[in-house]
Amino acid sequence: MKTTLDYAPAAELIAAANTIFFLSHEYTDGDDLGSMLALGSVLKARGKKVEYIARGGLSKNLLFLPDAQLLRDHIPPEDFDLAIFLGCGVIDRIGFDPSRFAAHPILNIDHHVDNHMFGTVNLVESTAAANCEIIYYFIKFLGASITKTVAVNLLTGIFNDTGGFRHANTNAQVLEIAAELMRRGARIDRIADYYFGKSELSKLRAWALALENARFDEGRQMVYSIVTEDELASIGAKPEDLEGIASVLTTIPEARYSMVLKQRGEEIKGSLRSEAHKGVDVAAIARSFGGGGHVLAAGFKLKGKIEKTKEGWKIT
Ligand SMILES: [Mn+2]
Repeated sequence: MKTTLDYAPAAELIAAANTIFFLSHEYTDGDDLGSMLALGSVLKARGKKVEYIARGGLSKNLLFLPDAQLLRDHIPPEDFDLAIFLGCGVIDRIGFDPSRFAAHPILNIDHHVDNHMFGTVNLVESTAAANCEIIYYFIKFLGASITKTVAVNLLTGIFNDTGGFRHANTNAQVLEIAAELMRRGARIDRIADYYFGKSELSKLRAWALALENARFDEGRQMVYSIVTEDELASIGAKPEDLEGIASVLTTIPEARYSMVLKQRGEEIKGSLRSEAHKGVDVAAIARSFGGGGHVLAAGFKLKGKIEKTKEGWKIT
């Protein structure tokens, strides 16, 4: 990550606030949840009142994060002085009506290349491997110590966004941060165990279904899989159980990228993944559907229903 960020204005916003609401995107992930909980624990130690909010709550494999049980899936009615957004390219990504935040200062923290800079202050650095990397430097800037709570949360976020230290964003700087976090009590083996070792049967079934439904589009050199609501329900699985399958599909050498479409309520969620050597910008593809994200991991949402017909799938 290029450390060009000026942390002083963000620190000033925080200094002026007593009650701080942290918000992540819907169905938060290890990076954004880890970022909230790490920075939040530092601010709580300094006497701030903090709330952690993410619509849809969190997946079970993140429950081990220190303070994860404090996450709420609604916006508390109390008033607040500052809202800190994590991983939201646009303010609507919180999945709540954003009008409640219009009259308050916003600190926008993100590493999406296409962030809309909606904050009063924006800590946005697209070369960061994870938001947790930005938070790490911010905590250093604040002069706070890296407690075990901070270390576990930050290392989980980095683990999440580097695909377990396998993706192209795993550079020497990231490994140096990881080493310090391990010295402060975080363990990669424990994090890996929660990520990969706690699969429920419903998840394995959902992955089997997505693999079964996978097809190769010769023209686009894209491997894709489409899963309907009925198919998931018939095996007792939820849309969240498909998290991670797009990264598996993109490892097929012939595929330049992968796309997974799944139903979540009235919306169809599309996940796009690629690998560094394939030279594809999936964020650009996601943007053509009104979404966004990173070069190698992006997504979009469409209104509609996926239906499976004899000829294939159609969206109505
Ligand atoms: Mn992230």
